[in-house]
Amino acid sequence: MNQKFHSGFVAIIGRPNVGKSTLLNQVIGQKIAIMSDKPQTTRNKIHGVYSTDSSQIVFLDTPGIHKPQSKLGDYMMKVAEGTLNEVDAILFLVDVAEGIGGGDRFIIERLKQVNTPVLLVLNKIDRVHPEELLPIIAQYKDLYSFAEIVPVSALQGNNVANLLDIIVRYLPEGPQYYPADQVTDHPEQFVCAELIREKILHLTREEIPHSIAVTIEDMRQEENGVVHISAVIFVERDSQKGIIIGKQGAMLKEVGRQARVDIERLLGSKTFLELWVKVKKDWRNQERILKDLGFRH
Ligand code: GDP
Ligand code: MG
Ligand code: K
Repeated sequence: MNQKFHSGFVAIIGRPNVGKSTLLNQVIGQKIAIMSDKPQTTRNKIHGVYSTDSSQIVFLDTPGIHKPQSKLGDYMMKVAEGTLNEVDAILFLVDVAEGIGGGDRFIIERLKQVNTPVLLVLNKIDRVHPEELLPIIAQYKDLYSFAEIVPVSALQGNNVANLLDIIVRYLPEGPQYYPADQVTDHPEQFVCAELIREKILHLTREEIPHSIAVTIEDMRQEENGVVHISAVIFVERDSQKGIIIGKQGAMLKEVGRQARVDIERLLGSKTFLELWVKVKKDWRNQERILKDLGFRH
């Protein structure tokens, strides 16, 4: 029997820390979306591609759909809203253990402006008693007419396979957009930069929030197979530079060591990683610099 092939694009939205990256990683089975306890670590769209013999789902991790606090926030929101009208389905993730917050309501108001079917994903069901689920579902139903409501645990993988089956029902007949073995359409450089950023956010538990940016200045493979990467970490203040460098360079060394382990796994090659820290004052509010850093409108 020759089944028709279904494919399409699915945006993952939800306020910070509801588990968007965790879900994407659970589905794709590889560490491409960056996870962190601190909000807003995923800044660009990450395309994860899930392929079977009869379907292909291209996931967009859409982080910017929340109240903007700076030009970067504004930019993120535009990207997010544009994306939502173009995709075949929207996965709206919420944290069932947290209750409906202002951030969720803000997103629901935005969803009323788009025609794309919205699948409500009740994540973190491992954190609530099953009996608590029905009243939570009723609360969400009062707010919006969701196409589907699917409880999952992205962390443990519960009901994620069922969610994938449901998503495919919303995809039109279409081609295989990406080779079946491709998991992300982002260049390796972007993923490397994000891995470095992730290590900084994890290791510096101080005032190093999302105001940092990492760019890869140079990445090349030498004749002996070693990949040489030179990366610049941009911060807004001298004090932040000091924190990232650490006592006698100890923090920067540890960031580099941990990032290199992940990058070597990603690239499958021995890697030499060179890190620089530069201060660019208030870069978040300078459009030109945003463009330099690779943000596109
Ligand atoms: P994002 O900001 O929406 O991308 O959220 P993350 O994927 O970074 O997850 C935020 C935090 O929630 C991390 O500590 C995850 O381990 C945790 N988390 C995500 N999904 C689940 C889940 O299903 N159950 C539990 N208990 N924790 C989860
Ligand atoms: Mg994320
Ligand atoms: K996060």
